[in-house]
Amino acid sequence: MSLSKKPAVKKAAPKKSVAPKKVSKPVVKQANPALSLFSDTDFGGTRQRFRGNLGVRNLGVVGLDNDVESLQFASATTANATLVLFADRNYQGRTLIIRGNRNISDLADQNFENTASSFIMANTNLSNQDITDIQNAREVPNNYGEILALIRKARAKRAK
Ligand SMILES: [Ca+2]
Repeated sequence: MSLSKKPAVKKAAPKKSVAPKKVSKPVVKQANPALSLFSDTDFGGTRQRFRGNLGVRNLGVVGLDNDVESLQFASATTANATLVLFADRNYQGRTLIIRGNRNISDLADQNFENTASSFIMANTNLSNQDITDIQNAREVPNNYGEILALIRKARAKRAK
């Protein structure tokens, strides 16, 4: 699968002071970061793929509750993407925080095999405090947009 979707550029177009044509951009699904979760070590067993800024508060909905043993996490656009696995549903419990592109062939090495029950991933850096704020939120956000709003609010409060 090619990540490059840029069309071939036509060269040698003469420079003119003509207003550029308005090009309507197609709606593109957010591609980064990309996460694959696997039920077995060494990227084996059942595989579930996820893309974009995302919160999944119950891995049971994809059949992987307490059943993730390896993972691949990558962003093509930043080295600061963040993945947080939570031991419990609704972004609660022990965490495993992963920043930047990473393949983990055996989550036992991180003491997190068959443990994850929810996760959040973002194509940006989430600080430890951001993650704590998510966990401390009284109402669990339903989706990433709400999670992001929560983080922004908490950051603004801290900045005061
Ligand atoms: Ca769990």
